[in-house]
Amino acid sequence: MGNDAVNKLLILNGPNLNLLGTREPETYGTITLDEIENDCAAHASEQGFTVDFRQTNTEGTLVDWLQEASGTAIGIILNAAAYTHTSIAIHDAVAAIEVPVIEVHLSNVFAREDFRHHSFVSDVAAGVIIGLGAQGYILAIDALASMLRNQS
Ligand code: CA2
Repeated sequence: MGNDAVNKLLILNGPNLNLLGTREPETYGTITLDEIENDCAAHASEQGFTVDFRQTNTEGTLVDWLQEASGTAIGIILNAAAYTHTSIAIHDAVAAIEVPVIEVHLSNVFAREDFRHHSFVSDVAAGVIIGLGAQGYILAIDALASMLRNQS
């Protein structure tokens, strides 16, 4: 693993999360993805980590980024958005890498439609944080920090 990877957390966001803060505030709140990125970067840096924060609307790009994380990041926070509920490719990519993945969802998917109750990510994730809004990303950083400290 290269030196750059030693302190880097990769935070990956899936389709439509770029719309946060512009509509559906009753479900997702008013925070924007840029604000979540800034909060994550600030919180991670207090713990000695850097953050590489990304969003894509494309399933294959998420798969590419997950594969790229081997050797370039020490932990991953993944909100695969709707692909959580549909993507065997993302399941396989998470299963294939050694880097621990924490699955995060802003909304409580279990209080929503049935099709959101199944995740293809959860069974291969190191942990899952659901329904706590943007705070879930911060909690995931703390969880990874604690896991990584215990590993070393
Ligand atoms: O609660 C979450 O974080 C979700 O991953 C968000 C996904 C949804 O498909 C998952 O079931 C749960 C949707 C992200 C779309 O975000 C929007 C934000 C504002 C306006 C419209 C969509």
